[in-house]
This record gives sequence, structure tokens and C-alpha cells, in this order.
Amino acid sequence: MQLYIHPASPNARRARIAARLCNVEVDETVVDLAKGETRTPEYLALNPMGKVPTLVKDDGGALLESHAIAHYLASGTRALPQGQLDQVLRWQFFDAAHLAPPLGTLTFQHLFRETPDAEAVESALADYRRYAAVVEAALQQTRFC
Ligand SMILES: N[C@@H](CCC(=O)N[C@@H](CS)C(=O)NCC(=O)O)C(=O)O
Repeated sequence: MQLYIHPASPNARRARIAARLCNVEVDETVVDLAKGETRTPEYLALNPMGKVPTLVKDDGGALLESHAIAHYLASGTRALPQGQLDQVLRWQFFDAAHLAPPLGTLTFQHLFRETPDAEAVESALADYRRYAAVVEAALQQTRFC
């Protein structure tokens, strides 16, 4: 399988971490966001959003959205316990709704802006801390793995 990524992308990192944790072999191709490589006709044919990550599966089909890719890579492994799919989905949606957006902002502001927008950084940090505290509290109650 081919995983299109950028090393600084937190969304791509989610898919890469899932592949490693679940021992699934993927070949990584770096797509250079700064050079507009997500906007080429070839890449847009795989991912009309023009974003990373994209997983091209063994059957040639493209799977988009990092949480869906993580879910797919974890299928059949102990990272996706069949009896607890509701909890897996709860945390995947939680992450997509609450943690990924401020993380995206922080990555963009610190890595791609010459001078980070202090107000945007402060607001993203406040959101991140608020929702990370929910994860921390949940981890006090439940073991991970
Ligand atoms: N919801 C998507 C978001 C993907 C996303 O926003 N990727 C960013 C990098 S973290 C990207 O490719 N940005 C390039 C662009 O928007 O041009 C996912 O989880 O895969």
C-alpha cells in the first residue's frame, strides 16, 4: 500500500502512527505541500481535497481522511477491538472534532507562518488544553491497549 504524506502534517502522522502500531507495511511518498504537489492533476485524481494523507490500497482504491485510514489499517488487529467499536468511534470523532483542529492551527502557525499570529496560537492552545484534559481524565479510568 502507498501512503501519501508530508512529515509535518499531524493528519498524515495519524495514519503513519496507525500503520506502525498495527504493524502494517506501507510505502510512504512525500507530497511537498509548499511546492503545490497536492494540486497536480495526478494527485487531485487520488484526493480531490488536495490534502494529505491519502492511502492507496492494494486493490488500487484510494482511501481519504486520516481517521478512516487509521480505522482501515487497524482492522483485524487488537487496536480495533470488535466489542468496543463504539468507544473507538467515539474517540476518533472526538479527535476529529476537538483535537485535530487546534493541532492543525498550531502546526500551520509555527511551521508555515514567518510570524505566528499570537491570537490564533493562544486560542488554539486554550482549545487544545481543554480537550486534552478530557483525554487525560479518561486515561485515568481506562487502560490504553
Ligand atoms: N480531514 C483531513 C484533513 C487533512 C488535512 O487537512 N491535511 C493537511 C495537512 S495536516 C493538508 O494536506 N493541507 C494542505 C492543503 O490544505 O493544501 C484528514 O484528517 O485527513
